[in-house]
This record gives sequence, C-alpha cells and structure tokens, in this order.
Amino acid sequence: MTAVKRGPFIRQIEKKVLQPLIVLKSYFKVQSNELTRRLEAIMASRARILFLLLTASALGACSLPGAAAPTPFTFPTPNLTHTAIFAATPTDTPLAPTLPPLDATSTGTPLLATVDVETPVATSTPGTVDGTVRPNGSPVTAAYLTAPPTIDGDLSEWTSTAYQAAQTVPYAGDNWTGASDVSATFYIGWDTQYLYIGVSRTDDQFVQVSYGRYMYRGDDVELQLDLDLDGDFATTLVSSDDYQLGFSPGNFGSLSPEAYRWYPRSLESYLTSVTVDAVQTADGYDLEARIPWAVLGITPVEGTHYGFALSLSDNDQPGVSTWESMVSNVSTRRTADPTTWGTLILGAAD
Ligand SMILES: [Ca+2]
Ligand SMILES: [Ca+2]
Ligand SMILES: [Ca+2]
Ligand SMILES: [Ca+2]
Repeated sequence: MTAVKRGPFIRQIEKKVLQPLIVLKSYFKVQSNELTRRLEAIMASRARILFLLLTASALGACSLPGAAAPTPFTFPTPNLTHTAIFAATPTDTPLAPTLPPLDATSTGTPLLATVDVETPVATSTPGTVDGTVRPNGSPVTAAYLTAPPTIDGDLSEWTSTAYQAAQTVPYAGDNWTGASDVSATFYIGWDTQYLYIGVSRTDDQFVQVSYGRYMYRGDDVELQLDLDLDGDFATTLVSSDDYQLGFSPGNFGSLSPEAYRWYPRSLESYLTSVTVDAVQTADGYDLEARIPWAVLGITPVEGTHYGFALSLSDNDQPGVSTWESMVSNVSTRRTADPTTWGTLILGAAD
C-alpha cells in the first residue's frame, strides 16, 4: 500500500476529526482494525480533495500574468419588447426612416418611433434678402404678427392672407379624389421668436394611428424650408440647411398633438419645443403650431426668402397606418429635391 504523504493541513484534519473518531471507536470497544483503516483512508482522501479545491480557488482569485480577465456576464437591458431582447442583432441603430412622404404608397402596421432628444441648433442668418424666388407656384408671405396667435386649434384670430394647399404632388395623385378628399387653407406668420402656422384641413376620413417619424402614415401636416435658398439654389438634393417638419393632430384621444423633425437627418427628433394643438371639425381638423426659430437655427430678418412647401399626407383607412396621397401648395413638390419647392418671404414688420 502506498504511503500517503501528509501535510500540515491533513494533519490538522486528522487531529480534529479522525482522532476523535478513533477515540470514539475505542470507547465503543470496536475491536476491528479494519474500521480504523477505512476511516483513515476516507479522511485522507477527503482532505486531499478539499486541499485541491482550496488551492484551485486561491489560484483562480489571483491575477496571473497573461491570463485574460474573466468576462462578466451581463443580462440584456430590458426593452419595450421581448423581441428586442432576443433580437439576433441587438443594436440600437435607429431604423432608416422612410422618406416621408413617399413617392409610392406604403402600407404597414403602426411602428414605434424612436424617441430622440431634440438637439439645439446654433442660430445664424443664412438666408439672403435678394428677392430670389423659386419658379414653382406663387410665393407665400409670412405675415409679421404683432399679436401672436393662441395655439389652441381655433383659427379665428388669423386675419392674414389665406393660402391653399390643394395640389397633388408627383406620384401622390392616384388615390386623390378631389378637394374633399384632402386639401387645406393655411396661414403663416412670424415674429422675432417664432414661426407660426394655422391650417384648416378638409378630409373625408380622419385617420391617425401613427406618431413620431411615422406620423406621415396618417393625416399630418408637413412644412419644408430651404433656409439657404441662394447658397445651393440649383442643388437637387436636400442638405443641412433644408428642413422638413411634421405636425400631427394626434387622434383627439390617446395620441397627443406633436411635432417632428425629419430633416436635416442629423437633427431628426421629436420637437418638444414646438407647440401644437388641433380641434376636430365637421370635415377635418384645424391645427396651429408655434415653431421657435431655434428649431431651424435661424435668426429671422424681414424680407428674407426661403424655399418652402406646406403639404398634407392623407390616409383614409381607419385603424391602419398607411400613406395614400398628398397635396401641397406646390404641385412640383418632391420630398428630397429643394428645387421643386416654392418660396416663402418673411413679410415686413409693421
Ligand atoms: Ca388660435
Ligand atoms: Ca381623405
Ligand atoms: Ca438648401
Ligand atoms: Ca384622411
């Protein structure tokens, strides 16, 4: 039988556990040495295992040269949906928004919009007062308002020129059946702090189940502004001075009125600094919005010309998030081509 070499640790075990057992055995006058050997063998074996376990544990707690630090397991951060937790690619990269409005009909279920924080825009005065006008439609003049409108959806205080948004735009006319389907009379005004719009919408079927970047899949209002009309007059693709804002009346229930900025893409966000309110009418809704110039990064100067289009998406399928048609104040209007937009002039202050 191979002798077991005992260290101090095992001797301690023997002293504390084995010897009392042997004494106990003697006490009960057990004559067989066989039991003693078995007890010794068991205790020696258990002591070796215990010793090995303790040694492995101590080594594991040390930082060994060249040993990689253990990677802690992190549970997924709870998200809005279980699907998100178990997604194959758990990135938080926002979906690329479908350019609203589309140049073709899109259908789909309501989607959650990203909740980006509104980013402040450094103000400047990129517009020039040189009379540049787009050859699309008639220029619209924003009246200088000495008395700001109350943003409550009641348009009765608007006495400035009324404009029409009732022309279908490229690729958006197939579903349009006329002015009663969707069209609007709108007002626009400004002061040193805000740009204001008042929109009286006619629509044969009010639908809005979407919000945020997907509000265009419902009956929204959209404003496009090219704030540096002369700087890139012939450029046929939107750039950092071209803005697209959306205004939704909500659904006069669980969805509140809100504003969203799709362009510039780097500034896409909800616009919590914009005030929006709307009231439902017998044939549509009336909506007012107050837009701080800071949302556009503009210090306004009277007489400045901007690129401009005011448009309305239409959806007539109750309970469905889809885009069916669009009308605008400019028939040539395309989403991402500022050369197809019209012109806005900041009217003279009194
Ligand atoms: Ca009002
Ligand atoms: Ca309609
Ligand atoms: Ca531009
Ligand atoms: Ca509608």
